[in-house]
Amino acid sequence: MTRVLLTGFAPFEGNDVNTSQQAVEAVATDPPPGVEVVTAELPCVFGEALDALREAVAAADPDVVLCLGQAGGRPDVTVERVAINVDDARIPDNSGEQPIDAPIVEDGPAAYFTTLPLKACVAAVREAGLPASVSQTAGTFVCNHVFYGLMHLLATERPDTRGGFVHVPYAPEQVTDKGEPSLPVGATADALRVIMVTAAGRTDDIKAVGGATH
Ligand code: PCA
Repeated sequence: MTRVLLTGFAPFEGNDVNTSQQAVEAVATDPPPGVEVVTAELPCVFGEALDALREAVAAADPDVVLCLGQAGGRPDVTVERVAINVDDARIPDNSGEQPIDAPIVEDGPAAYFTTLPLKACVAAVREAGLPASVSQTAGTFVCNHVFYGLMHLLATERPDTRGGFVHVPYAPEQVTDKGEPSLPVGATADALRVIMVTAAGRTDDIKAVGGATH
């Protein structure tokens, strides 16, 4: 059994729900084979989100940490490649803080790559008939903050634990009048199950096209 800590986020930016947390709950109710799922919901607040993540990691002692966030406007499940060492908020977080161009870890490395098999995860979701792609940026808001903080924690304190971040789309009921892309939470949860099984089952990645020109 591989123990996976799966985290989602509280709603933010005026939304009533956050599909990342809805998907976490769906996966926890019906976990994939070979995976023990432990969950946590993170506040959408700089600093506090990382404190909550650190506590959850310490309590769960996981083999793999997979953090999720909602990325409204993205049409598919995106597996993030890289976390960067900057907070640069377009909007205030849920406590009203809006850091601009601030390092997450003073004197930390500029970036960390995911230690999950990025392209194998994307390929597996696609083979399951669901939409997924590689993302080259997790943004500069609380999700990137958590992703960078996670990878820094693992690099400095838990070298045997692997980690990564996945952004998930809006659910259809969030965009009925927005003209934005969406994916039902059940489909998002299915994609996450596939990603968890893939990440649990292999450490090496595949060579596959998945880059971006812009
Ligand atoms: N998405 C935001 C923060 C919380 C969430 O679910 C982001 O992409 O940074």
